[in-house]
Amino acid sequence: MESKKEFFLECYKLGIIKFGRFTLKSGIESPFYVDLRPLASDPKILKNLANYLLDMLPLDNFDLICGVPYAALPMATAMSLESYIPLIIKRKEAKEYGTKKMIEGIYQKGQNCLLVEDVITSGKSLVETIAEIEQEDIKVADIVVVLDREQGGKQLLESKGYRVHTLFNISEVCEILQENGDLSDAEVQRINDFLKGNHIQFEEKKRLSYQQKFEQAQHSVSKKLLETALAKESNLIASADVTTTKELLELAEKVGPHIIALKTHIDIISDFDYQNTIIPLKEIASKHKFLLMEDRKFADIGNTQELQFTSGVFRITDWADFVTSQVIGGFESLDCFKNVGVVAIIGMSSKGTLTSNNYREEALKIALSHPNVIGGVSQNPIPEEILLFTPGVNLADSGDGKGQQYNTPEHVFKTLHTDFIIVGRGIYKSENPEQAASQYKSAGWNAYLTSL
Ligand code: S5P
Repeated sequence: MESKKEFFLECYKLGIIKFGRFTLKSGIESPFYVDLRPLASDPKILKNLANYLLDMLPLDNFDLICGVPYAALPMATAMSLESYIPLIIKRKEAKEYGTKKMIEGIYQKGQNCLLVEDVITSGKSLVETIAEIEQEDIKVADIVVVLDREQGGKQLLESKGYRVHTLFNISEVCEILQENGDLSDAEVQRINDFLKGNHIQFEEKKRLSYQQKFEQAQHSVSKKLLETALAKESNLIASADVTTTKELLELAEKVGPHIIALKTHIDIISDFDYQNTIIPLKEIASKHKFLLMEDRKFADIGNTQELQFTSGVFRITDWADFVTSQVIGGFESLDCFKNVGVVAIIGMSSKGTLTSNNYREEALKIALSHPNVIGGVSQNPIPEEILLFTPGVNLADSGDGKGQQYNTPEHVFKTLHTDFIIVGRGIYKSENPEQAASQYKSAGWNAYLTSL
């Protein structure tokens, strides 16, 4: 057989240990994650593993072998095949019918059983398993473990009089990986601190600044938005969900100085008239230097979307700087938005939305590859190549009783690395929309600066 170190590196290639930031079952954050189940899928490795484990043990002591379910079951089976020591199986739950047995297989009371476990952490689950086996009058004195996470498990079992044989422990594994160039010194240091029980600081991933995003932006509308954000020190988009031209224009005039864009649902304006609604709106937008975002959420085939975008009474193509669109119609459905930027709906803020993980992943593939797309609407982080627009923002972070779910500006900048917040009722329903816009502008900008 190859050396133990070479053997470990072979096992490591199967992806049994991952380094990074993981939340364990206990809620604790760990700098590494171990899952040895892939070892059973490589017959040669499993067989070698069985022999490495057997080599460490006083085999004459054992009448039986038992693996702790499930990960250690194939390991125990392989050890049994290599050593001819009979295997018994411990159930995870007692059978609900028939014998109600916890242990399956052929055994006699008083026999000695070797217990096999894949990973030992605190040792608590092993203590429970041993108790269940001992209840059947089977003796356990030795436990063999493939990997010791060195978090007190070995000591706990030894204090109860059991012998614990471990093939690998996490410190030696880290040493091997460090030597091999797979782990940096800083990572090893962090793992050692974690094992000593010290509080460890994970490096927070830094977000890109607006300046950096401006430099990497390809689309003219992305550039314009980022330039406006930097000039006005604002990342606020006010959502003007009002229903008359008068309200729309008044709101635009009041909030104009504080926002980078005004988001419209132009089809809810009951007295819409291109001359009287759009022309003055465009004047206010150019006076206060903000962009117009039509939240049309197109969701049809390309040809229909093109007609909805260019025709009808609204003629969105003539005045909007950017529009929102679902991507449900597929990549080519976005081709028609040539002269504007598209913000793709990736995930929605409403309760029960169908934008599941899977949907969002597929939607992002389209958004990231389509040249007309400048960003996405989402309640989750998205890649930094496109801009993130987050609605559902309110300083009072409760709901609206109609399924809308709110977050605060601090929350969305810190956890989602959002670029622009979209605020509707928080502003237009407020007694003083101008003051509210100014408050959201400061809250958003401060939250952005803090997140850098
Ligand atoms: O997921 C979404 C996407 C959008 S664009 N959730 C949303 O709320 N929106 C829009 O943002 C919505 O159509 C409304 O215009 C605005 C939120 O308004 P508020 O009053 O709840 O802040």
